Amino acid sequence: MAVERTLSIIKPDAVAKNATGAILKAIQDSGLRVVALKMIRLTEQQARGFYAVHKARPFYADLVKFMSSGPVVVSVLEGEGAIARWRELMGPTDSAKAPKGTIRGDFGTDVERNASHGSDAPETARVEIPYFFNAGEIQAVVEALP
Ligand code: FUP
Repeated sequence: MAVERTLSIIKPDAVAKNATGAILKAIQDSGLRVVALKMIRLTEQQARGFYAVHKARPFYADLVKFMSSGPVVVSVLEGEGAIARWRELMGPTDSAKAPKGTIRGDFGTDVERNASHGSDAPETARVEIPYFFNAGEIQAVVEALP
């Protein structure tokens, strides 16, 4: 399986709950590597742009408001099959239906306040990663120091 990169966002609800560390620990315990990381607060305009594919949906305005309501932690995760692995670890979109042991099940509340985001395909990751990180902000992490 190919080594992939995917975008992760720890959303404002999870950051507000002080769950950033627990979520990053779950990511690292799963074997995925964090190769870029920062805390930012999205402007409404940045949130609108990020979720532009959903702009015709009834939940769009609320989603934009939520995503810009407080700081988020964005990161790039790397590993074999990273896109599917991160989505599996997050669980289904609706936190109310997500099993315990998944990020959304453990730290989210409902379909909007669902604690985390992950790219859904390689084409999406290729757009979402540069939305937040330039090439110089993504590190090549080696297995062990020489
Ligand atoms: P996912 O790929 O799991 O993030 O889910 P979707 O692409 O279906 O949804 C994109 C975002 O819209 C998610 F963050 C959840 C949010 N959303 C709502 O706020 N309300 C809805 O009814 C459906 C999705």
